[in-house]
Amino acid sequence: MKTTIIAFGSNLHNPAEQIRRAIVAVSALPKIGSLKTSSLYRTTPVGYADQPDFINAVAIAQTDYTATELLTELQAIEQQFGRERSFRNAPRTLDLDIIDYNHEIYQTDTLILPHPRAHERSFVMQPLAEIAPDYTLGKHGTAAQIAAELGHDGIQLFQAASHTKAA
Ligand code: PH2
Ligand code: MG
Ligand code: MG
Repeated sequence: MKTTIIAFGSNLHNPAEQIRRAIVAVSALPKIGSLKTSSLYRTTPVGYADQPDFINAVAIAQTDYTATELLTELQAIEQQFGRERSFRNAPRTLDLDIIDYNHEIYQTDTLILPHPRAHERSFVMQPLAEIAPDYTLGKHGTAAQIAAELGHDGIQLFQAASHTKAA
């Protein structure tokens, strides 16, 4: 089994409910073993600002999928949740991003690992620091270090963690 970090985001159609349902859908995937999720956070939009606040969360999971297989599975779940791809950083019912896959460095047209912008985003790093503070992200240090540097601006606790899938 490999260890992977998955980020969840939504800012349309009851985002908190989308994220709760998405966590259930990801943990139900046949080749996802144990999975632990962070609390849900309410976050101000980064990038394209003129859109609703997001709900974000992060999970750490064990998996027998390869990184590309996992991406395919996550994109299928995004589709099930009615994701439309209109423009970059547009509002979305569900965004599932692979942040890291077993500390591997990987680059194709469709997937770059670790995620090239995750270390700049407190909406990824604060939830990750909550569940895996010692997890290192590429050359950027541990989740706890990166999160401490980024700070808590634009991110507030929305609902405390509750979901864990046992091995
Ligand atoms: N996702 C983006 C762009 N901006 N901002 C917040 N707060 N949360 C997100 O998940 C998010 C974003 C692109 O995927
Ligand atoms: Mg994203
Ligand atoms: Mg995405």
